[in-house]
Amino acid sequence: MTATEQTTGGYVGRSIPSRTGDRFVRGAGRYVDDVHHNREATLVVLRSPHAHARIVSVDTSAARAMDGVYAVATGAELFEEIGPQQYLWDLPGQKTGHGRPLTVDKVRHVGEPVAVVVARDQYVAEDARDAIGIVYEPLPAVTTMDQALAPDAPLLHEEWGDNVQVRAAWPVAIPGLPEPPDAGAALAGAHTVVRETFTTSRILASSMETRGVVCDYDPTGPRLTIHTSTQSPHQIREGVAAMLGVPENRIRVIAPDVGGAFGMKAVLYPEEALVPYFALRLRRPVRFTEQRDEAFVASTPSRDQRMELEIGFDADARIVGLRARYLIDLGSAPSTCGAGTGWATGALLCGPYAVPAVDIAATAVVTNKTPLGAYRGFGQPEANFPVERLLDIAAPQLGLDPVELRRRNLVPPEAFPFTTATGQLLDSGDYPGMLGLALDRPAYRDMLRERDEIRAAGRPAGIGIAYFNECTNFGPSGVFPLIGITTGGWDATSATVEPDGRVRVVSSQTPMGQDLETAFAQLAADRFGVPLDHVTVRFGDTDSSHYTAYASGASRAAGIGGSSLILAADKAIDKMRRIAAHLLEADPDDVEHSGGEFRVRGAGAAGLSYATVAAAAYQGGNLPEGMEPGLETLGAFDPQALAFSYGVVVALVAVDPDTGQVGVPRMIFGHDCGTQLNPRIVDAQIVGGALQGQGAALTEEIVYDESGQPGAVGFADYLMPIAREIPELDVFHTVTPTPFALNGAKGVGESGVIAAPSAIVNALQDALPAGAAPLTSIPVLPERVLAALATEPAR
Ligand code: SMO
Repeated sequence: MTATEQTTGGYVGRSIPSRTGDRFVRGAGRYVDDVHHNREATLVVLRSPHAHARIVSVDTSAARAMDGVYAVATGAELFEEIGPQQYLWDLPGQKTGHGRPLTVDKVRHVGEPVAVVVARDQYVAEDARDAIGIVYEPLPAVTTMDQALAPDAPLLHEEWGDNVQVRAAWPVAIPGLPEPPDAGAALAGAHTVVRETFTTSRILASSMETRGVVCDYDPTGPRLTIHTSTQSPHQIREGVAAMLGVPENRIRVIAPDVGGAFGMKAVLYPEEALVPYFALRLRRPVRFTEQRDEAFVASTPSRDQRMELEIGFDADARIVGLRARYLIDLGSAPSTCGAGTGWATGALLCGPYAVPAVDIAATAVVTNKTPLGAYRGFGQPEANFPVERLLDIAAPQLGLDPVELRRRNLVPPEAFPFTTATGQLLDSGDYPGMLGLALDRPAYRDMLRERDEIRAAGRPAGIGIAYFNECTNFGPSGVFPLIGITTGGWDATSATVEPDGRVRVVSSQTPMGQDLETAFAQLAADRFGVPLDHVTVRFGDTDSSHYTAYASGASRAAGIGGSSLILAADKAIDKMRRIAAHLLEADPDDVEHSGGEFRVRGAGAAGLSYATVAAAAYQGGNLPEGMEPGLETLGAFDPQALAFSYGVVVALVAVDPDTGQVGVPRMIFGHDCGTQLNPRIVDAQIVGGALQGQGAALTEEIVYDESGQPGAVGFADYLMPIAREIPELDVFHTVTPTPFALNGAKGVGESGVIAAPSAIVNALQDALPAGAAPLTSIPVLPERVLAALATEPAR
């Protein structure tokens, strides 16, 4: 036992070592693919090789006849068997399609599920899949947003009448409130207006663990136990129950160790319904393991927006208005949370700046590509890149340096709570203060020196800055229906003080690599006043965790999940106080709780330990009048409002003039997420996110050719940053607790990725000749860098 574990109190805010890290580095994690059942069969999916085609005929007879094949099915055969695909989020006015786990008449993207085989093992299943004969009638593919919007465009969903799934606009007029200010007039009267068109390319959250589903079948009931690699076990249970017509209480969904999710595993996938369907039909366990090449066409990518952005400034360089017109390429999806990411971009486009007037219009279009979904940042990197680039483009025109321009426009600390022109309530912070702190870091002096050294050695180098805030603690329940989310926004935790006085909490959040087990143990140990090793934390199982309205995502675990844990703990403590008072023959109001003991205030006598009180609670014979035995409580927390984390990123880039490759030797990351449960975890979230941002800025992209074939189906064509490309990262924090969570915690999960691409590209622009055209799209690939280096310096 370490010193840490013997003491009580003060765990929150300390970098307690991970409870799970040891298991993972030893290879002892238990992922979906480690879960096996007797007699299990393997399911594989036959996917469309075409981007857009009509299915003329399907011949499965040869596949069915093969030895070891248990079932083969097409979309037409399953149409009456499995209901429409269930989704998390349909925006107001969003056209829904006829999403089915297997398409019926037509394919709309390469990789769309067409048929399935269930067989003895993966090899037999794949051989049988190869034996399925399908005749397609190819249709013209829509592979760009411009094509999708052309008047004569082929329609993906004929009944829609066009290729637009949904539109959104800001400001949103609210009945009874004054008319929002007119951005058009503000821009017309502006001293300086800058405008550019920006693109943020399609990228894929490449989790180490691909998706996977295993379903056990228990004939008594019948009952289904589904292990799936997800961040949303309760939502998966809800969706599967609706699609299969099985009551939820006959389905148990378990998210075991999840090897990365990043929003990509937030929604229900077709295989998550197909696997339990066949388990029921075949009365045996069934498994599915996504292969890596499959992930590139079957798991949801994200971003993929093009924005025309215009910002007007007055003579003092203060923003007077912002106008944006943007398109988001949803791929073929009739409905996923991809459209939600596009909504978030508009709703959060003002970011940390005091923008008095906006005119924003978004159009979400469908094309013949893999459906778009969520990826860490959820629409915010797509908002941050245009704004932060345009500020850097504007600064010289306004005669200011980029730091001063930002300082003038950040929401000042005295303005909180601040409502943005798009209607978002920013809770708290000191935005300009963070800027100053970043530039005072010793690491910033090192950065300047290193930039000069690189330049002196004849290589281009530059420094760039970007500011951001992050919408976290997603909720509250009352707001969700207004934006088309039918579930609530709260979260629940149960707390049990066991008969021996030790504590077990079961959270409805789901860890996916962010070490919630350690952070929540710290929170619980402090609240109960018990040693850390007296607390265990469990997650990810719908049979033991309470229903939660909205799973792990949107950076809501620490603040919302943590607050529900506090409520559960306080209820348990209160019950123990009343039991202790009964045993001590005292008034409960006179009994105080500290250090895991209950004692009568002012009396010198020894207190009653948790073990003593718990033993009485479970024995049951000597409890206060009318009290139920046992010591288990439930806390459910619905936030009053969102919480906004914020921060600044400063990046140094170095360019290889021969190859055009860009390195990021240094980065400074200043961040405020309110109360930090565990700074080690917070920093790890920042580092991981920043690296994903580096990939988005410089190398990662899924391009489609004109026939709709994806250009990346593996890591040979899709380049993520590798270990030796990690910058020297100086992460620092300020702490401004949010008033809207009981523990003051704002989220941190997505902060790392939001502004890192903007800072890197701002730095790259700084490295290029002064006459180079502005960089307006990511990733900035080496050929683009070489072309820019070839431009003549201005003057
Ligand atoms: S992109 Mo996330 O899981 O909110």
